[in-house]
Amino acid sequence: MNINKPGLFFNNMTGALTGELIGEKKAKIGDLRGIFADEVSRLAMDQDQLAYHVQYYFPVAEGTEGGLFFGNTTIYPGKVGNEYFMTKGHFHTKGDRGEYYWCIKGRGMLIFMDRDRKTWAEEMISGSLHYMPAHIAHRTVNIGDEPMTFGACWPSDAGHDYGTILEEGFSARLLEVDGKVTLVPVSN
Ligand code: M6P
Ligand code: ZN
Repeated sequence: MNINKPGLFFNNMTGALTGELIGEKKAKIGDLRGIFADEVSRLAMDQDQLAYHVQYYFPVAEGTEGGLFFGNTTIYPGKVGNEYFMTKGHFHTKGDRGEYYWCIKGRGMLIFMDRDRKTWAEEMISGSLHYMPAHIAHRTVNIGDEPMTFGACWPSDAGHDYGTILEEGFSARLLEVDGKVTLVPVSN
């Protein structure tokens, strides 16, 4: 009978994944057109500046029913205008799929939005665990001065629907207003 050594490691302190089949995705300021409110400020920044990066483990092909994906995201500190660095955010393509996030380090905020465009946020601090129910868009924000890292686990057939967010946005944005982190409704 074989007893195998693990081939995959998750660092509890840093969130880093090491081992076979780890993929990586980087989001630079230049990649985030249409995400932040202040497009003039975004274009004035170094387009190669890294806003966040994702490491992921896909043990099965994307779209496979019944599997689970695992990843981490690190969002760097910074702002575009007065809006904190954040992920693109997405609904799941298969809308009835949920997800877990947990904060590893840094100070963050998780923004949720339902299909009626009702938006709310939850603080992310080291050890906080966040369940995203089905049919809820989710976006994460770094509100601190250090990189913010969180882990994620989601179904392998969930998929990312970025299009809806690009077209309609979230109905609120996390801005620094008078030195305070404020969830500001989007006027339209
Ligand atoms: C988490 C997971 C990933 C997602 C990443 C970045 O790690 O939800 O599926 O890709 O955050 O978020 P986004 O894809 O919205 O930029
Ligand atoms: Zn998701």
